[in-house]
Order: sequence, then C-alpha cells, then structure tokens
Amino acid sequence: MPTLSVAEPAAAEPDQLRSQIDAALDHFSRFNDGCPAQLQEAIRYALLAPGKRLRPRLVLLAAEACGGSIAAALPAACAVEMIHAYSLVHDDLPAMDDDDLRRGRPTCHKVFGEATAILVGDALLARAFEVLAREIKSADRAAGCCSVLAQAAGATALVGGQAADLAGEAGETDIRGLESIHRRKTGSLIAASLQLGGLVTGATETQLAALEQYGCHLGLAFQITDDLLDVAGNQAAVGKRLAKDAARGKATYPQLLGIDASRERAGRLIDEACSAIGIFGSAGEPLRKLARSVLDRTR
Ligand code: GRG
Repeated sequence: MPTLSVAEPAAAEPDQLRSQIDAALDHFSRFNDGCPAQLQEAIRYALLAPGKRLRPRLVLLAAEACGGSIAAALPAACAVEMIHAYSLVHDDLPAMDDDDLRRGRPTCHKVFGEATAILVGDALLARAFEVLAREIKSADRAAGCCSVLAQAAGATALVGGQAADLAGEAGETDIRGLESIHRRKTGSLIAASLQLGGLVTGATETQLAALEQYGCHLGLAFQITDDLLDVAGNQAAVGKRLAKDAARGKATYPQLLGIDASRERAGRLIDEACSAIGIFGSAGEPLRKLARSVLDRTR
C-alpha cells in the first residue's frame, strides 16, 4: 500500500473534510495486481459512492477536538467508513434487507451480482484493519484502534445488532428492544468513530469518556432521524427506498412514540451529546455543530 500524503487544511471546514476523506478513500481502495479488476471496481463503487461520510467526519473532528491533526487521523477515518460501506453492501443483499437502491444508485449486488457483493464486504472488512495496522504511526495506538473497531464491528455490536434485527427481536411495541438493536447496529460504529479520533491523538481517559458519551447520544439521535426520514423523507434526497420499515411491520421510533415525540427525543439527545463534550471548550464546537445538523438532515 503506497504511503498517503495529505496537505493539512487551514481549518476543518465540512467541504474540505469531505474532499480529504474522499481522496484518502480513493487512495486506500486501489489494490495491486492480485485483486481482480471487477472486484476492485465493485469495491470502489460501494466505498466511493456519495454517502454523507458522517463516521469519518466524526473521527477527524474528535481528533481535532483532542488537539490532533487531520492527517494523522485520516487512516482511521477511512477504516471506519470501510466497515460502514461493507455493512451497507451486505445489508442490501437479498438474504438481508433486499434493497435495490443505495446512496442514490443501484445497490452493489444489482450491478455486480451477489457473489461479488459478498466479496466486496469481505475485502472492505479486511482492508479496514490493514489500513489501521499499517498507517497509524504508533504500534500502541494502532493496536488500540484495531481493538475498538473490531469490537464495534463484531458480534456484540454491529453484527449482533443486525442479527437481532433480522430475528425481529424488538417486536412491534418494545422501545427498549428497539434501542438495544440500534445501540448495536447504528450506535456502535458512531461511538467507535469518536474513540478512534481520540485514540490516534493519544487522548486522555477523561477526553475518551466525554467522546463516548457524545457518541452514544448522537448514535441514537441519528437513528431516530433515520426512522423519521423513512416515514416523511424524500426518496430522491435520501437515496434509498423509504417506508420499508412500516411495510415490514418493524418497530420504529415514530411508530412507537409518534412523530413529534420522536423529534423531541432526538433533540434532547443532541443537547445531551453537546453537553457531554463541554470539556473541549471551543475545540468541541465543530462536533457540536455536526450533532445539531443531524436534527435537520434531509438525507
Ligand atoms: C450487514 C453486519 C451488517 C450490518 C448491517 C448498515 C446496517 C447494518 C443496516 C442498514 C440499515 C440501517 C437503518 C442501519 C442503521 C445505520 C444507518 C442509519 C445506516 C445508514 O448510514 P448513513 O445514513 O449512510 O450514514 P451513508 O450512505 O450516508 O453513509
């Protein structure tokens, strides 16, 4: 894997962050000759598709809040986006959520076939840890990042939440069951993103604990707004099929709490997320701004 060289931006403005993230994802998704051309094309189709890049932004902003640099945090930002992209590709498969639209485009298996889509997920999962292990310039910090991301992607978190969801564990009326699934399926990678940003920077225990709290509140709020978009969003803007949860009789926040109460709950969680990172002072403002933007999101 060639070394990534990045210019440090003057300030971490959202669009600058996005172009830095996309350039790094482009870099890390070029494989050498052992990777068949069609597999590489499919990996890049899934990874470079126009998602919001929420998780990598969180990594970078957490690193900055802790006094670190964007350049040092970019490999971790890419690693978490690779895990996220793999989970979307696998979630869209017929054996799981069976979707044909993702990020405004046909899903990976619709374009490249199911077998290739499974392999895309497998390759992204492996690449994420390769990038962390090779690119983080301290063996201890790299090991810490691998441990956090493996836990968040594993059987007690992302994969466990997905399994519980597929098994219909939440039932149709159980808010605690619903939150348990979302904390694992959605919240774990979001919380891990914050931890990664702190870990690459050598954050203190107090800073990591504040980021953990922020990540937990934000993760749940993000899922509530996802459920609200599923009910009342614009499909062209969201870029995926909507109203699927209701059609499948799945529990959602709007269905259990109503739309207004769901919005209020998301708002309270965002307030709590913003308070949790008070220790960072003005260095935490970009994270607070990002959290507030989740409440108004249209995609
Ligand atoms: C296959 C192990 C495995 C897990 C799948 C990603 C996932 C878990 C399921 C997709 C359905 C869903 C509602 C997941 C909750 C997380 C979520 C809201 C994903 C979409 O994240 P965004 O909105 O997507 O950040 P973009 O495309 O913008 O990156």
